[in-house]
Amino acid sequence: MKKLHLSDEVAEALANNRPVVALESTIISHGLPRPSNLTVAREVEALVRANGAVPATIAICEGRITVGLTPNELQGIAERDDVAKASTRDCSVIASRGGWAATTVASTAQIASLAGISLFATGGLGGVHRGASESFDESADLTALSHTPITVVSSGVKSILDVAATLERLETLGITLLGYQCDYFPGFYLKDSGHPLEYRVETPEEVARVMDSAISDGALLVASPAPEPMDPATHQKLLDGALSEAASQGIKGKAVTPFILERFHSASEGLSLKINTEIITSNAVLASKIAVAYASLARD
Ligand code: PSU
Ligand code: MN
Repeated sequence: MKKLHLSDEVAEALANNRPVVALESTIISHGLPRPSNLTVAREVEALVRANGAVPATIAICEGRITVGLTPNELQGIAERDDVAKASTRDCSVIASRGGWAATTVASTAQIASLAGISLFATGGLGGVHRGASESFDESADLTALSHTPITVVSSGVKSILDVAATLERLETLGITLLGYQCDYFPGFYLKDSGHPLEYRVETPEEVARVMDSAISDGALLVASPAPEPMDPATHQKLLDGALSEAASQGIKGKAVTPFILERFHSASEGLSLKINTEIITSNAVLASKIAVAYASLARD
């Protein structure tokens, strides 16, 4: 197996049981437009530090599977034109060829867990796409999380998906789901997807205690709504437009998510970008607080 490259800061924090938060890189390379993607990536790392944890952005840089990017590597992921989108199955090929890639939720979670990291913050997970009963398009994020012991903070799954079907799959795959100060599963841009949750938690300490009681190797998902979500009517209009453009242009496979996100950002004139950025930053802050609470539990 390919060796992981941990930054000194991340390696030292893990060796000393200090809180570390993994961050994915596909949102930087394929989810947010330039140049705000680099600004957001830097801001997220700074917020993790300000909340007492060490940020570990994960990506493949010149073939090295890297946990904790240098400022130059972070800039490379944000600005280079040859950065692939790498889910689990892509990583080995790109690493063996010496290439550059941004990692998705699936591959970031797996690499972070291999490195010994317990917390991971992202925006929205992949899931079951609309029409999946015909197309079979279901994100590898779901199966990866079914066998990866890590806590993932997100604002639910992307609202472009079939949320009900995704929730069914999360149940089947044995992935524990907690609503953070919410009773309904958040809908990424939307505060509420309309689907009730069974478990609600109020504090980072409560999440840490759930982590401490885990009985399986599956992920724990903490769903936290966007601080200032989109109104449902605007969202529906943007979604209808983006989905019909994707269909008419024949967009398929791993290109679907970046295409639709880009259509949202340009059609909403920056509103979806603002909400997306707030989602990523607030989830990184919450993941840091949980990491701090979990590290102090482990010391008791
Ligand atoms: N959600 C976002 N922006 C993104 C993604 C999700 O708001 O860029 C990315 C994540 O990296 C996620 C991936 O893991 O999309 C899922 O892609 P797919 O549906 O092709 O599995
Ligand atoms: Mn897909």
